[in-house]
Amino acid sequence: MTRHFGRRPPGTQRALRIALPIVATVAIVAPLAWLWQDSRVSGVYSVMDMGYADYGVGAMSDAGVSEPGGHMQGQMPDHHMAATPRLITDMVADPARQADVRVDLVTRQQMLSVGGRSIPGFTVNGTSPGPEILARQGQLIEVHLRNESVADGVTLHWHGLDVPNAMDGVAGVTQDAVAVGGEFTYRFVADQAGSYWYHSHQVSNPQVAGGLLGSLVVMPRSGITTQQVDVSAIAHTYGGVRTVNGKAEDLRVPAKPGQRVRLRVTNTDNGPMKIWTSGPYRLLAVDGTEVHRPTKISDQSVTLTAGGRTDLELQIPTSGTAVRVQLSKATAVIIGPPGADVGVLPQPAAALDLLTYGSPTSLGFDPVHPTRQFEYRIGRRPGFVKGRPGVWWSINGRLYPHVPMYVIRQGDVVVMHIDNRSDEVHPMHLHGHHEVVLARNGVAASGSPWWVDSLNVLPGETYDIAFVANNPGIWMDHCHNLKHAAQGMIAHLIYEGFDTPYRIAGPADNQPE
Ligand SMILES: [Cu+2]
Repeated sequence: MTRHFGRRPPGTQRALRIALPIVATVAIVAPLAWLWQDSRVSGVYSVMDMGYADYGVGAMSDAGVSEPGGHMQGQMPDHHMAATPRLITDMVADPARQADVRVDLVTRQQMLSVGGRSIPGFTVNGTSPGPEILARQGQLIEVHLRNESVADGVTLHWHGLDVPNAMDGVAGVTQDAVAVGGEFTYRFVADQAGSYWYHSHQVSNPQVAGGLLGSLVVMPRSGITTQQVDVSAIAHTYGGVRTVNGKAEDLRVPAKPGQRVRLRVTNTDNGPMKIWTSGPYRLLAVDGTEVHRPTKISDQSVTLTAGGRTDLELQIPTSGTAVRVQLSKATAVIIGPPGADVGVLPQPAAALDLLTYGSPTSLGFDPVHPTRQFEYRIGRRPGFVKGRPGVWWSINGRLYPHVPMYVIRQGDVVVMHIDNRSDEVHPMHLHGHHEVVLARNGVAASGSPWWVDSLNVLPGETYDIAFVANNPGIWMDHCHNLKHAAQGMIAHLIYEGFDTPYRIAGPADNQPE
């Protein structure tokens, strides 16, 4: 090694004065440039090539050897080389079966009149929300979509219904976005009774906020309901204006004294909403699934997460007055005889806790011995997403698109530990499956099985949820604050051996978020 001592010649000093800042700049800029480049998603890509495969704990390797305690991670299952890759386009309802319910939906981009204001938005069959789709459990629903004028293209996602994968309506994953003048036919059997909704999953952040959505209700197979009045209320905020069923005013529902009412509330916004009532109520259903033995509640609000639904049962007083259901402070549903009213009530201090509400009953599977265990840890850190510097949402410490791809097999009993270490609430939405809450912050659920497809995860909270892998394909598992999703808070669940022919971007310009 050579060392130089003493004064350097003046020429060398000058060279160093110039070179050192350049070297320092390169030392700082080069890694940033690499991170920037690395965060950019190539023009056209498959979700199959996104991130890294996470096989979870307890997974069986291909050799059939269990990996106890080992959190297997690795390359994506090699879909290009797989002997018999199955395309998710095969995952459809029986093509030979006739539809029981047929609906034509036409989407348009247009100005909406909301609360006396003119707001740019979207309509389905000329209105926002679009028409309510009504079916009976077990019926085959066929929806013919035609995009008349939505410039960015559209899709329809059936939020909460566990449809076959090819019908899930996620642009670039399960189909191409439907361009202006284009058409698409959705066919699926409504096997689950309950309250659901549909919305676009192409450029979903502006399109859902702009009102490209509607309600979907599946009545029980038996046709028997114990409520005489059944009504849907879609809560949506258009350009800062809170509405119920598209109107910036209270929704009035006629009902006779003594009648029982099922009110189906859908929160189509990006944040949670509080619901409270003027009288006692029972919480009949969460995200379409009936609560087991719901008890009567007074003086407690209900928290409805973004994308979630809740069914309330209310009884109209025999005194001739009405029942008032506040959907946040701004809007309400007033149910009762014409002219009857109840004044605005203050929000109760207490909130209903679904961890303990109702009575336990069978889950239909054993979550105590899962075959896969995953972690979905939400954080926030500086870096680059889609070539933009910022402080972004991370999943298990990684930024989009380097996020985990959760790999499962049909029949798996999956347990996922959701851990929100960020400073904001995240409404976590899993496509194609219903998950049951096992525990929150380590405290086991002790009430009715709490089945969800949209889960409100507060800052600092953890949830353990479980589901059965019974719907093969490629499914989004993302934040339903669609602004967060557009910022990269998206992961996918993939069944081993499946592949998609669709691409993000590409000729159809698929942009699911
Ligand atoms: Cu979020």
